[in-house]
Amino acid sequence: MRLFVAVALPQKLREFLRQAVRELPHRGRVRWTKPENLHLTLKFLGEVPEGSLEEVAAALEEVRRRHAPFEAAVSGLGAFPAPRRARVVWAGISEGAGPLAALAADLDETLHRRTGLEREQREYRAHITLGRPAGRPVSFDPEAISIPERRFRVEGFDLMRSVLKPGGPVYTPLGSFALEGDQGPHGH
Ligand code: 2AM
Repeated sequence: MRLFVAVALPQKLREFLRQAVRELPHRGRVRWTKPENLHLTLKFLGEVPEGSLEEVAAALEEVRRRHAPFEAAVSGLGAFPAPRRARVVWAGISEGAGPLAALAADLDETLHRRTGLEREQREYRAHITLGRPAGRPVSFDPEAISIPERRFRVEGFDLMRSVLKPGGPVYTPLGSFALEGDQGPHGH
């Protein structure tokens, strides 16, 4: 089954983001992410045999114990590889990028060690995918609309299953993992 690990976003934030991009002038057709599907990916596992699920869950359990909850914020628009030829339109992470990258790296390393999953070759860049072109890359001005800063707390991550359907992917959480690492002076 197709798996990834993601931080779930508060419903209000998801609805706000979906609403905000409705106003974005752009060239080309975009498939906007449904609000219920908006998330922040930490690690994409790809196809994993069902027999490996237990070991995947054990790896996530190990990681969650090493990281404390933290504050994050979303703001602004961007694109991969660039707004004038976008293949991914995203909302940026203006706070919490460091701890998110640390989580992503730990997941990558721990899943590799425990399940033999290949390590990610590309550098991790935290983002929330808002849309992808229906065909050719799309073009937009990231300054055309404002996505003011919205803060949220990262309390954990979810193991997600993705089923690709003609109407778009269907994501189902298979398990939730609460962050429980050392939280400073009171964490011992
Ligand atoms: P994205 O956020 O940049 O779209 C489920 O597909 C999630 O895994 C998406 O959030 C997607 O990233 C992420 N992902 C990372 N690498 C992927 C890949 N090679 N194929 C599909 N999804 C990938």
